[in-house]
Amino acid sequence: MEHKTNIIRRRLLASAGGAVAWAGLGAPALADSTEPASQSNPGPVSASKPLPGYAEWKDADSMIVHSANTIETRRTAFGSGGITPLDRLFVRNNVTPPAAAIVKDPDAWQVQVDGVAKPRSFTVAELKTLGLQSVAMVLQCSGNGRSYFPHKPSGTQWTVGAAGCVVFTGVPVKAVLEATGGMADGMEYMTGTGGEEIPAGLDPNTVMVERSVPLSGIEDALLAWEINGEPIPLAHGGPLRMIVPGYTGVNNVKYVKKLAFTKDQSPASIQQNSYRMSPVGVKGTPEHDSVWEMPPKSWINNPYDPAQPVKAGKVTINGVAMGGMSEAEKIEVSVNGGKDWQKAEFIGPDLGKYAWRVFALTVDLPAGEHQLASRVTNDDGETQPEERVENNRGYINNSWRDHMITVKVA
Ligand SMILES: Nc1nc2c(c(=O)[nH]1)N[C@H]1C(S)=C(S)[C@@H](COP(=O)(O)O)O[C@H]1N2
Ligand SMILES: [Mo]
Repeated sequence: MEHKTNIIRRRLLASAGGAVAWAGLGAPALADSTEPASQSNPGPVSASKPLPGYAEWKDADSMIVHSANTIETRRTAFGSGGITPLDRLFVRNNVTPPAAAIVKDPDAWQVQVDGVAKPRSFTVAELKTLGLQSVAMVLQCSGNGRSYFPHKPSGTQWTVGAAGCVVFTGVPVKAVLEATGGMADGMEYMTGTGGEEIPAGLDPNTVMVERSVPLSGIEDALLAWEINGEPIPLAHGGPLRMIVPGYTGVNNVKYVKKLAFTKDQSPASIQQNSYRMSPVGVKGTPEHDSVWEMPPKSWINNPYDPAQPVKAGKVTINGVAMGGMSEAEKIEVSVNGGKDWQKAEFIGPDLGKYAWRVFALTVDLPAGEHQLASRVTNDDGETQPEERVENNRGYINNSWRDHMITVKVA
């Protein structure tokens, strides 16, 4: 399935030290202001492995394969239509995904619903009779932007591409609640359990992907069987996925086999210790804030590709902007490293508060080096900050400065 040029490029990437070596082959070199290609954390430059079998249908040229379970979209590959094509959407698995057999007959997949008046299990076919809703939303890994943290947190060195904007379709969780007699008394969280097999002899809490979100997350939550109009493929959590719009990737549990309303958060380590905003050098515990809702964030995707030199004169800058928990309302662009800002336009359809919007601004750029940055403000009046919130594992980086790019204009 791979293109020959891509294989060649990978070899080059593996051996080359600088951006010059592959200019002309179409691969983006790293142009982020904070991360010159010569540094020890070269991001996309070092990452170029073959696609794993379960995701071999991805467009290899569009992806940075960090590992079999961590595959990022290249900054040049988002397109400008607003919706991320499935074959370019990032993939993140915390553990080995289940066998592909589970998506052969999606309607037969079963999910147990607990913590309600009448607990029971549903097949996907049964869920399809209870209601239908679609949501366009940003799916973004909590660690997207991790590579820009100066303390070099452990974990995948994502740049901007552990994110995409997709449309999920399924049944509202509220309709499932109605069909099961409503929530049992005293529940405070919605907890979804992933369908991965737990290897025998292991304490399930150490490996299980089980996430709890506060009840406020239920409002727009779905049990989804479609993504961008097709059955959810295994890589993205088919046959059934718990969707909590506005919340980071990990809270959208793939291959969901149990949906429970619970008094407490899941005892799984992925809930108790991981995805916690602990200070640098301190391990996450339940005392630290959980990574749930996403803040406003934007970045520029074009011009970026060094294989396509930018000519002096008119240049159309474009990128994506998300509001987090409310709509992206205003987007500003700076062409001088954040000293001055000018308003850019949102283009294309408005797909609701959880989607990102493509923005564009046409400017005159003279020859020389320019630092391009973007900054979004959401409907709640919250503006994307200049600085990241420091935390041990490098979660939720929405700093505009970290996402700034340097462009050479000739
Ligand atoms: N069951 C299950 N759900 C999961 C995960 C997982 O490993 N297992 N990974 C989570 C994380 S960390 C992210 S970022 C998203 C990634 O979604 P994607 O692979 O569809 O892009 O899925 C989340 N849901
Ligand atoms: Mo993630």
